[in-house]
Amino acid sequence: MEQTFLLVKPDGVKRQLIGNIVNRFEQRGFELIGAKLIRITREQAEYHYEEHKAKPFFGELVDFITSGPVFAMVWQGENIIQISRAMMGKTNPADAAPGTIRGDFASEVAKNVIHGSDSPESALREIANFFKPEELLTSTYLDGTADR
Ligand code: 3AN
Repeated sequence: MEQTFLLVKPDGVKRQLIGNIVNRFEQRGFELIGAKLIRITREQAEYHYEEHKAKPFFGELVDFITSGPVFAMVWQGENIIQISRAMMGKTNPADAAPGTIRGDFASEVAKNVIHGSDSPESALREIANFFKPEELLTSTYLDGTADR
């Protein structure tokens, strides 16, 4: 079973899109195993976007993601990384298909509503940056078999 880290960015929180976004992943059959509304630190943001450190928009990226509360989540399901990337749509909203989260809600690349991990390695790293193990449900609970 695969896990991924999803984050509703400050623009999505401000625009009250948390419920809509959570609903899409629930409808698709994925399980929410951790979530919190937080303000992230600069250190967390810089670590999160480390691969973009050399890019000209790095400062802007860190400023934006720390500019207001974000809704951080861990979701679980088969092929969730690939499927959630498809559900989010392309990074640049101009290329994001209608029906995707960015295609429905975003119009500029810097404010594109949601982040999602792009590989199992980044999912692990990103989850660890934002969640302690005890903040996550340990296994599936929806079928009633699980411990929390
Ligand atoms: P994704 O979030 O789709 O994985 P990445 O990892 O390529 O996309 O980019 C990380 C974030 O950097 C994007 N979500 C977007 O907000 C921002 N970003 C990407 N390209 C640009 C750009 N040209 N100008 C400003 N921000 C950008």
